[in-house]
Amino acid sequence: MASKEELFELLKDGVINYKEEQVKEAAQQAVDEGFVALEMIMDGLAAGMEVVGELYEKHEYFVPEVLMCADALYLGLDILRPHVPKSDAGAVAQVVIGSIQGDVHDIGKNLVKMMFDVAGWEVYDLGRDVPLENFVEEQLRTDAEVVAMSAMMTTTMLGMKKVIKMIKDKNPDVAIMLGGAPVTQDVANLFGADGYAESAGNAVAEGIKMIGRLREFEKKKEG
Ligand code: B12
Repeated sequence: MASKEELFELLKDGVINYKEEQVKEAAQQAVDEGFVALEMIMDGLAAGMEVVGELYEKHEYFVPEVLMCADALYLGLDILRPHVPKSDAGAVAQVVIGSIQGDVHDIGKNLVKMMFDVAGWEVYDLGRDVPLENFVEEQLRTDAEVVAMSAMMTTTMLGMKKVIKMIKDKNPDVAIMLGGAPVTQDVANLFGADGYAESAGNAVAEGIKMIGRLREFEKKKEG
């Protein structure tokens, strides 16, 4: 029987060195032994992907390696994801999510999506490289309280500012949350967003805070 720490390491190492079999076996073992699936995802798979990011930045890894690492991560996620218990609080709120136009990075966005999903939110995932106006259209179609956008590049990040303006012009009561590696709290403020979270782990809490602030504001308007 492997310990929790050993399984974290096997998952992390499996993602970094794109050892698909190792990731699948470790994920299955974690499930069989009843370890907390979400911890395995965050401290094993996602932690491995963070190291992959560093290797890519040091030019030790290039696009093909990174894609193989992502494949290994997704294989592990397929096994672990169904074992993350869903909150039974019912549909807490609705969120439209996507990676902004020009940006094909979606690993982080998919983790954030999963967090909303297990927290019982209704999630409308637009995918990646999402045309700016699609965020506006999907929000209007679904009447979601929250729109969450991910950008991983400084260039694509600018599109988020446009979407915020487009959405707020049509519907000022929507709470907009930003995230992704180049985004900071300052950027989010500058762009006029209502929220920011630096990782998937605190995205849901931030979403709930945003909705809380929004409802307070509406009450004040009414009163
Ligand atoms: C994986 C990767 C790829 C993969 C993407 C696969 C996929 N399906 O996602 C591939 C190989 C396709 C790729 C391609 C490119 N990439 Co790339 N890529 C990366 C890499 C190595 C890791 C990103 C990642 O997945 N991290 C792991 C996840 C778990 O972390 P994360 O994404 O940061 O997400 C977390 C938080 O940011 C947050 N979060 C993310 N989104 C959101 C959203 C919300 C609402 C919230 C609240 C939170 C949140 O929560 C997440 C989980 O905790 C980064 C390097 C890095 N260090 O980030 C470069 C990087 C992002 N890529 C980069 C570049 C330049 C490219 C290319 C243009 C390269 C090229 N010349 O071909 C292309 C084209 C991309 C395009 N048009 O979109 C640059 C961007 C530079 C910049 N600042 O503008 C980076 C930073 C590398 C670098 N230093 O040069 N890439």
